[in-house]
Amino acid sequence: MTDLNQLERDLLSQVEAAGDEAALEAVRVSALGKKGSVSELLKTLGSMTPEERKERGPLINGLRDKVQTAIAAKKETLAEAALEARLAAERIDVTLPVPEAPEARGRIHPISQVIEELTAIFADMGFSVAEGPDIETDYLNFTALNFPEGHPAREMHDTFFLAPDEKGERKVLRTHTSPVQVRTMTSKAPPIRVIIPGRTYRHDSDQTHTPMFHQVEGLVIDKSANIAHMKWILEEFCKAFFEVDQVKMRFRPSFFPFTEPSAEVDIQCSRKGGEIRFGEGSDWLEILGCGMVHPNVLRNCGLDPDEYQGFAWGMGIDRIAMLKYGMPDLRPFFEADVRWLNHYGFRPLDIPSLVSGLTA
Ligand code: 2NL
Repeated sequence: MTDLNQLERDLLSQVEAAGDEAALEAVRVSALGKKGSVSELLKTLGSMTPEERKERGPLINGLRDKVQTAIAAKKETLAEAALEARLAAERIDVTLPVPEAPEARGRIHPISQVIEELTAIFADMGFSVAEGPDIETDYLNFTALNFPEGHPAREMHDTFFLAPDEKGERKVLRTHTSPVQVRTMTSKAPPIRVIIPGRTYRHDSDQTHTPMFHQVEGLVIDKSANIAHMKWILEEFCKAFFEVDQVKMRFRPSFFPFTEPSAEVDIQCSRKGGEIRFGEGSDWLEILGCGMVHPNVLRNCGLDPDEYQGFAWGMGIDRIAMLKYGMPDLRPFFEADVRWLNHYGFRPLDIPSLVSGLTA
């Protein structure tokens, strides 16, 4: 009798003390397994007299039931505790901002963004993109483009010249992307429709000029390409680039050595409180230069001016980037400051296209 009570206390306290499911299972085997303490007691019932069995039977069976019940209850408690622990350990704060994937974390420089934008616009009008070297011959940068011998642009204080080579030839850092147009005219047969974005260099440095800057030039050569085509292309470009439905443009007579006639082009804008808006208002802002390609340039490129004609234009990429995205100073463009780039840069996966929109 006493040993049954003692066994019950021992087993129940072992059940209570079990810290996890494995420990609880060990207690169960030691009590209710084939050779367990309670199972051994149950086996003794067979050799008892009926009187003994009548007295001991209910006690031993009762002990078995109590131990079984205690084990089942403990099992449930342990499972709940395990779940609670997992929930606590795996808790996430869904209010935290989602971290950007590494490939989305970088930023596209506004210059690259604007080049992508204007490439998308002109590609839609059937233009291809041409590129050329930053270091050019004096011939391709000046002579072929109808710059006379003593032109001021050919002076040291305007242009970066490299040291003369064995033949005494001085190469230059190209002062415009026009030499690539010469290369295109001499290597491809008309009709030609190209744009040339790229780095250009001039001896100039202040708040709105850096010694290295970016230009995009365009060129159309065909048998009857004329000023009306040029005006339409430039107007379509300005509307698409500044993302407005209409914009007035003003073509003022001007001079470039490589075009005749030449014009400087202003677009309509409004200036209120330091903010510029395009396609509205009564102010004007100069945006590009253009003209009909000079017959001398056509001849220098092996084209007969009596058979072919065309037009060209050029504009500063840095300048139109500043205008479109409201950046007051040009110098930080080329200082590689990540804080500036984080502020003014563009998301790498928002690729400009006319279909999805130029700017996200
Ligand atoms: C400006 C003006 C211009 C061109 C660039 C060009 C090139 C060839 C023949 C004729 Cl090969 N023209 N380019 C024509 C007119 C203006 O640029 O203000 N750029 C920032």
